[in-house]
Amino acid sequence: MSSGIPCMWMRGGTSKGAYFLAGDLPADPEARDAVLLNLMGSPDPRQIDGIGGGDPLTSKVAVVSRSAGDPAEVDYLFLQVFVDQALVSDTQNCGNILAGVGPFAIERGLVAVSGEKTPVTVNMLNSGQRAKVSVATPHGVVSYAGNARIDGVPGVAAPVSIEFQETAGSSCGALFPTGHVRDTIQGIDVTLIDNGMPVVVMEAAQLGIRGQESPAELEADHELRDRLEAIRLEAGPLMNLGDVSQASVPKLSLLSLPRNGGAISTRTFIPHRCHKAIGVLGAISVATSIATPGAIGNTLAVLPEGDSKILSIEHPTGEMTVICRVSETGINRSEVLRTARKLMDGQVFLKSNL
Ligand code: NQM
Repeated sequence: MSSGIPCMWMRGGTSKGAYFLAGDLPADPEARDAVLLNLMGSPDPRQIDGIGGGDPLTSKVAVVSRSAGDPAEVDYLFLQVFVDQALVSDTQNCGNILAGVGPFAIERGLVAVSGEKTPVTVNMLNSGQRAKVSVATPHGVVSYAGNARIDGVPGVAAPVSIEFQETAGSSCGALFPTGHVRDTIQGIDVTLIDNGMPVVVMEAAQLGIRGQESPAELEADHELRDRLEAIRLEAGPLMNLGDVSQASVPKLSLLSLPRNGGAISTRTFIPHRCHKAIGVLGAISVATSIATPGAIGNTLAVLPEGDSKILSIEHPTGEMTVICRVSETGINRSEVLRTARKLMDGQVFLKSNL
């Protein structure tokens, strides 16, 4: 392979990552992962010799290709490149990086513009599920300018609306993989849930914290982090995920009373660093937990009446609104608003020929 690889560097929601056409990367997963570790600069806490940002939220990759189906459909594989370990994981989806997939697919000519807004159906290869994305294309091209605001990102940009359907059991095979809405691990009440993202949901108070601490304060609490990791390692097999010591799932969300008019307040470990906001599908899993009688957060949350709910999930830098329909089988349709921005388009170079 030549040393320069076509790559678009984009912000998707509150994450940043490298977007590639599948054909520009090695097809063999092991060779592909070696290339991605090299390009991102992992393993190294600062990723100083690569394009990664030294944070799990800025060490992400989207691999996109034309889908065999409809011409407005693309395949998207999300890869989490670990910052300080030589690991690339495909065990999770990423709803934030997903926000850039529609614009990228149109920019690369995989999907044709079809009006002021171009719908793109995205097959999320990590879980075999689909998302419908709407991209602003006002003058026959992708526009990143607009008036949409999302917490965790300064300023405004064009809206990218994302609709998810049937996300339950994305990685764990069932919404509640243990068959219970509530379990106990190491004396802590937990809800083990997967509505697009496997999450261990707990009440912050049970872990002896307020749930309003900053991510930096929580990351400095090594006793808490050790306890969370022990819970996570036990939760993995219970959630049908097997040994999760090398995996980026399940995430851990610590809930407390909402403080700013939302439904619930969260602090989320993904899984070793504390998220500055919350992941998209992580927020949908938390929303499903709080909307389910008996599950963690249901009695703590401030919930609106009715089956159609707008749930504001508070996080360290604001909130994420999840618009959802609640049925007996949980939330099986949800919508979020994100924005994306093209930051750089060019070639990224390998450190040496692999
Ligand atoms: O939950 C972080 C993020 C994510 C994932 C993570 C995400 C999602 O904020 O859909 O977006 O939980 O690792 O990008």
